[in-house]
Amino acid sequence: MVSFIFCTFARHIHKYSNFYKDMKISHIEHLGIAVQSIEESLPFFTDVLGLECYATEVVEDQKVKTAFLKCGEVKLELLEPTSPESTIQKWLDKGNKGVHHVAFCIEDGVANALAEVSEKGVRLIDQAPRKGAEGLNIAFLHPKSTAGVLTELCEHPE
Ligand code: CMX
Repeated sequence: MVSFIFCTFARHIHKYSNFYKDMKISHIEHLGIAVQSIEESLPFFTDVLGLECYATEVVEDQKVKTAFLKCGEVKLELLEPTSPESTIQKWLDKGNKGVHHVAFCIEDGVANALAEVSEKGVRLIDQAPRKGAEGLNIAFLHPKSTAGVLTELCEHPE
């Protein structure tokens, strides 16, 4: 009886405490696509698929140049390495190409989501949110604990 009461109490704590609050994902914010050259890859997306490239940006700390295309609510982010030290260059050098990561838009804060997934045993790449392309607050989760999909959590700064 005592253990039943304890377990019920523990379940309620787990369910209702902020720490364990289930994060809310509103949509896929973007798909990151690794390319060796934006100039050479872009025509497929613009001239063949008819998507509009509305911005390009260099993200210095990630050593990438990005090009953004809009496809409904979801964006495509082409990622071109700007240095041999770029994680994107290293990934391409291993024979990979194409979809590199999936970015989810978090409604109630990347910091909260990081605490939650970390508590659930997910390996974090970023321990705290940082600034990414387009001024978003972002954090990456390690593909070894996300079913092999490099996962980015992001939010629009308010
Ligand atoms: N998707 C799935 N798995 C991936 C991956 C990816 N994009 N990149 C690496 N991996 C896997 C590798 O295959 C490797 O697996 P194995 O051990 O089975 O071979 C494992 O992860 C470790 O990879 P690694 O090649 O040894 O590379 P590193 O450990 O040096 O780095 C990672 C991997 C994911 C930690 C690193 O790429 C990272 O920190 N990424 C987050 C930041 C980022 O991607 N920035 C670029 C985009 C920036 C932006 O959008 O602005």
